[in-house]
Amino acid sequence: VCKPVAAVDDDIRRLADDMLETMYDAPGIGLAAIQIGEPVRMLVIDLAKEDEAKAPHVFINPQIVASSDDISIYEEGCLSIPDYYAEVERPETVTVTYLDRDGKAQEMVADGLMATCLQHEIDHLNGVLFIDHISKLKRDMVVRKFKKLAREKAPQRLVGDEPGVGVELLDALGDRLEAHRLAELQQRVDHRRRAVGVLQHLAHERPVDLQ
Ligand code: GNR
Ligand code: NI
Repeated sequence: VCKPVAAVDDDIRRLADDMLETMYDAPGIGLAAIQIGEPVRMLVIDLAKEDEAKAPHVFINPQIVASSDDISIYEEGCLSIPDYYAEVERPETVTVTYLDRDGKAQEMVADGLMATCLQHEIDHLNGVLFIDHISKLKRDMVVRKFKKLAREKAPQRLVGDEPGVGVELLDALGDRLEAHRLAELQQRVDHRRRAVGVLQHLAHERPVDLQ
């Protein structure tokens, strides 16, 4: 879904800064560029707790080059699927190669939350969401809830100063709940405004009752 970054230039660094700002604002511990409408292979992560110093990481063209056989289970959430959490099994340890914000080639051996988050974000670059890793029964329930919410709420909520977007977004949500298609629709909007708009909208969504 997302194209490799051709060169780590000032535009890319600006995008990285916007992504970090959007992630801190959300708040979240990771964000893929596609989540703010930029279909390029980059992501940001900061696992620092609220009372700790910021620890921003920028991963450009990340690639998983090794995965452990050991599996770990984390309860995951996603800014693209507000207020829904589920346990996901993934390799406990991954080795990821990437370019940093200076364009320098790096390799990271990650475990724990960093490994989970890297895999979650790299999935986004490939059009995969964490609900694609849970049972079909649970996934279908989530998708059904969100379709319903989208039908009820999306038009009023999102039309805003972008006439037409609400209706298109409704279609996009109804279609697949996908941040990626949603993002494509919104590329005409400045990405920072879009990011804040989409994330605020998602953040203010009411909790999904899955009982
Ligand atoms: O903020 C986030 N928390 C989180 C928790 C467990 C596993 C993955 C994540 S990533 C998520 C932000 C997000 O949706 N990034 O794409
Ligand atoms: Ni996510």
